[in-house]
Amino acid sequence: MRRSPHLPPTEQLLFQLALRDYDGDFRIWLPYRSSSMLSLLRNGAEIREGYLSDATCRTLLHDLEAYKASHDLPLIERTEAGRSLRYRVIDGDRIFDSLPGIASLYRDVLELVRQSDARLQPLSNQTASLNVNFTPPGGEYRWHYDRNAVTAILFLNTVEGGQTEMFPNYRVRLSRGKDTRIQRLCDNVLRRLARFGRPVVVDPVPGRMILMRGDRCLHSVRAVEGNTERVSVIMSFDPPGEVFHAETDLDSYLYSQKASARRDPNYRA
Ligand SMILES: O=C(O)CCC(=O)C(=O)O
Ligand SMILES: [Fe+2]
Repeated sequence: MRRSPHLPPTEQLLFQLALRDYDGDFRIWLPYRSSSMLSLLRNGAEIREGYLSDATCRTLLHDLEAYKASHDLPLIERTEAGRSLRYRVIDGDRIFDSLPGIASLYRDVLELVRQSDARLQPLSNQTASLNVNFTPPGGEYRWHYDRNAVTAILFLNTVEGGQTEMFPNYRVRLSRGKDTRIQRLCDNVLRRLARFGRPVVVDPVPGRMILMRGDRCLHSVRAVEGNTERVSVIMSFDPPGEVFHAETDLDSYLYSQKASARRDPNYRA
């Protein structure tokens, strides 16, 4: 029987149950000497410097500020143990209607990620496929895995705090689906263990882009400090035919102010 070290008996048992239908892709996470050495294919995440120029970032920011000034973007607040979700978001439906510069960026990044996996395509769920996150001072983003295979996070400005923290390739993925209760139990164990590990920490810098295997990389955003709102573009990709059952609840949690019934909306009840 496989044993995972440093776990109390209940969690040992859980791991043994989980590993019975484990799909074989978990690699032990080790600290990297330098985050600039990471590669999406080898390590499950990488950082691209200067994907966009400062001038292009300024143009996109300008369009986004104009959009924000003329549309209501409510603050979404979800209190969680450890790190909460507190942000504003423009979802994909609104972006495809009104922000052609961001939609065109998504098409360009699709070409880039297809170099690592030619099957990748935009997420079929348009609302979730492409987002702009505004994280105000005091805002942050909870620890989570994304629902999709590959995610690109592009920073448009510099702020104090607001670093993205991540543990790439840090998940035991079960073949039954990424939103099952047993998957949630496994993820919770790893999340607790992550407190003892050192995440890869990425400062927001205009034009810097993170590529990650979103559904294998535990990640979050540290609280934004100072007076400037952090702006990032989140682009999501999947191979064809992927199904994510918890979709409706997760969309409501992320994009509306409606109360959330789920214990954790990333998983089925
Ligand atoms: O803005 C970021 O750095 C990450 C946000 C994120 O993880 C998400 O929207 O899923
Ligand atoms: Fe994410």
